Amino acid sequence: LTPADVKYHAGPSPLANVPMVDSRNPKAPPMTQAEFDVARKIYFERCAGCHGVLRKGATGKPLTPDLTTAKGTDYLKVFIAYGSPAGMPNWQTSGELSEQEVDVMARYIQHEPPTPPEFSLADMKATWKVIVPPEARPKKKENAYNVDNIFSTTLRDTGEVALIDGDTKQIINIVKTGYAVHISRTSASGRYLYVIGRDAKINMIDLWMAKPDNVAEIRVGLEARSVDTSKFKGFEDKLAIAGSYWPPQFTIMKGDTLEPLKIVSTRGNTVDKQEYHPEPRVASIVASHYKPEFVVNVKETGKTLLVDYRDVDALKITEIGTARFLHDGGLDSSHRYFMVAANQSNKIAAVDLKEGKLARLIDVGKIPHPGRGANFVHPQFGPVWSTGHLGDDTISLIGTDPVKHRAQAFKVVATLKGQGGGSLFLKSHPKSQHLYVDTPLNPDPAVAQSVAVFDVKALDKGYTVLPIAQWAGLSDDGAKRVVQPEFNKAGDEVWFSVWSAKDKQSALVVVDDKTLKLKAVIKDPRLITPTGHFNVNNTQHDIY
Ligand code: DHE
Repeated sequence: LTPADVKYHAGPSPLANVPMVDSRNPKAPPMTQAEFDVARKIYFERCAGCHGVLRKGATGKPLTPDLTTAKGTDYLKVFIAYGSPAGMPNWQTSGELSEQEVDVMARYIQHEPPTPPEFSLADMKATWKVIVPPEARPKKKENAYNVDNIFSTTLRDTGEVALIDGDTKQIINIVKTGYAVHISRTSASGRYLYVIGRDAKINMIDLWMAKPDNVAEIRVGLEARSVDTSKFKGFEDKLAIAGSYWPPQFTIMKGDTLEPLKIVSTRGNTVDKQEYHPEPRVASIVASHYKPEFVVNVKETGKTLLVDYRDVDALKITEIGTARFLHDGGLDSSHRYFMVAANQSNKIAAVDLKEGKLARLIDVGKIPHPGRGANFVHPQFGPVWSTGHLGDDTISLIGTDPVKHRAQAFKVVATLKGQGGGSLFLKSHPKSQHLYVDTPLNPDPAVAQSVAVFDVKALDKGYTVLPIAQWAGLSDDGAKRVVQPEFNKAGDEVWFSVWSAKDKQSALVVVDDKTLKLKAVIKDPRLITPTGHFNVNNTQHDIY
């Protein structure tokens, strides 16, 4: 290059005259490097989940220096120490942070947020391991298990899943997975199980092995929550997809080896104010049964992406504006509509996967949290999909049949009153007459340790309370939160986790769906912090 060429390519940027925030933020109170490092660690351990890595806000308020420096250290200290009625925890008065820690946090959030590194294809490949290559795997099932009725139970704090035989209730294997492991999903054939940890590590387990175990693993980022696999006819088990919180992106992989093929960033503009957001995290992902598409829900921008995976090198993405802070959701009983909670907007978005458009945004209670939701047939309004709420004691039933129950379609047709707020998951099954609603985050231990059961044919009769934690018969004084109902394949029993702290005993409790009586308690020293559980058949076919 001649000097003239260089000048041509490197001309003066107009950005030189644009005002920018000084990344050192001289307006913020000073901090030593040691204080900054302590605060950064605390921020990522306690605060980032709600306020975001770049502090743009989600469940919590934005905490960027333009806002925080105006408030000042003293104000921020009070806020962090005492919390707020809007949901900010009282970090100091609860004893979780010391006065000194609160002081460093108040100063830290007035500085620019440090940005974590990106995670490229090369980074992913460096973590990718094919433990048993496809050609060395069993040609047919090499065990006597009824694979369809295996449960994969999250052992949250040990970074493992327990594979449990749903017929005999025996543990088949405890498989090492990612850190603070989150969810399991089944491939279209039901042979493979994909498990994702919060550290974005995916483990792929082959259920045909004599003792089912890991056959491949990869990390797709630095933090993640969701994974699924292609389910459309002709693409069964072909592709896997995982969404990450950081970097904000999703990754498509080969279904049999987890080889990463394509990374797509989710950075972009929000649905409402159409402002740029640097950190739109990927929340739930589901594979469409209607089209060769993945449904990817982007939290901070409030967009649902329908990713047509037929040609990974020429992805066609339909971007549907839904509502901000998308979180979890599931399919309706026909599998045509994806119902996703926009939790801080108090809405459910019903996305029509056949037409590729929004069917409706539906106002529900405070902070809907359905898991995958629960489908059943309402005696009056026909097929409904339902959600419980974190912020109130209601359960919203939404009509999902626009053909035979048009007037009720995508409207709240009834609101049930449950045991209380703090509900995370609810479940039913086509063969069951019951709707089970958990409340593990309710402050009243009696409520957190039991579940409400509604008879879907007599909803006006209210609910029956099942004392699940009491039935577990645990000797010590653990928190014993009862979490996530999940049916077996036959749809005649329901499993619950009784989730205690890492150093306390936990258990799984199995209830007979017909009689609502205790059927079995599964206890084992290896069952440490069980939370979610995923029945192979029901997850494979999206039956819930
Ligand atoms: Fe989850 C699903 C995110 C805390 C148990 N959780 C999901 C999904 C998301 C998510 C985006 C949907 C995945 C999908 O369908 O593809 N969860 C988050 C968080 O950001 C949050 C609030 C905080 C965090 O730090 O992770 C969080 N989740 C929890 C828990 O504390 C739970 C109760 C216990 C645990 O194991 O960590 C928990 N989340 C679950 C479970 C599901 C889930 C069991 C799957 C439900 C299902 O039926 O599919």
